[in-house]
Amino acid sequence: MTFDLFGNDADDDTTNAPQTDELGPGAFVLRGFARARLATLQTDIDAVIAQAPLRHWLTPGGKRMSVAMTNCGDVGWISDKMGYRYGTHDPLSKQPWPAMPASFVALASDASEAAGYRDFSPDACLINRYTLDARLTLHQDRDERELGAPIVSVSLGLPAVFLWGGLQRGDRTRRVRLEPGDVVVWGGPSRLVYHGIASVEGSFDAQAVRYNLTFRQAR
Ligand code: MD3
Ligand code: FE
Repeated sequence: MTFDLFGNDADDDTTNAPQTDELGPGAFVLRGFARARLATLQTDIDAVIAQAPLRHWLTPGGKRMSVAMTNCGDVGWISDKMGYRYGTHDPLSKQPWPAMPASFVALASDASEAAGYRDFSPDACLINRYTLDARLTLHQDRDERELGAPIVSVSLGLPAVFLWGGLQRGDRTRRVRLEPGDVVVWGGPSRLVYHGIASVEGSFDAQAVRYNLTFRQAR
């Protein structure tokens, strides 16, 4: 469904608002919302990774995740044999997670507001890096204490096919292509929808990867 969040008439060619797709109640894809900011965001991702390197967490079941992850912000998402949780320190360096870059804070604020959410102030940003073989199986994001707050995600690099399911694991899923610069904001009745990444699309550049940032209010 296409949804005109910016109040433009279809025949109004004097404005150029990005296209918004409503995935479900309270869940929106803001197409290209971060396109003009991609270079700055990537520079700031690289700076975070220099402080807190990407790593493959183990699931509680002991399997190595194919997606490489790190964090910035007051708390970061951690997984190991003890379970999933948020923690203030990087278990590798024993240091606090790097601060959220100003470009990240601004994007999370601007995108949540564009999707109609007021006063979103994330304290966690999970950075996911996908190589061509990486997948993220269907899951819910439910480790955050504040389930009333939305989550904002930004896609960079290679395109991917993401899976948008329902509130039950067995509900049918829809496949949605996410391109660099696309921002997804989901909250309200869609906050606990099952979702995942089915595949990442290759390119002529064999070294290319996909990055995804997810901003959460975890504590
Ligand atoms: C959630 N990341 O880190 S974000 C995660 O692209 C995660 O790295 C994926 O799921 C990634 O926990 C997906 C985009 C997304 C899109 C729609 C959703 C997440 C969603 C709809 C409902 C719930
Ligand atoms: Fe998720």
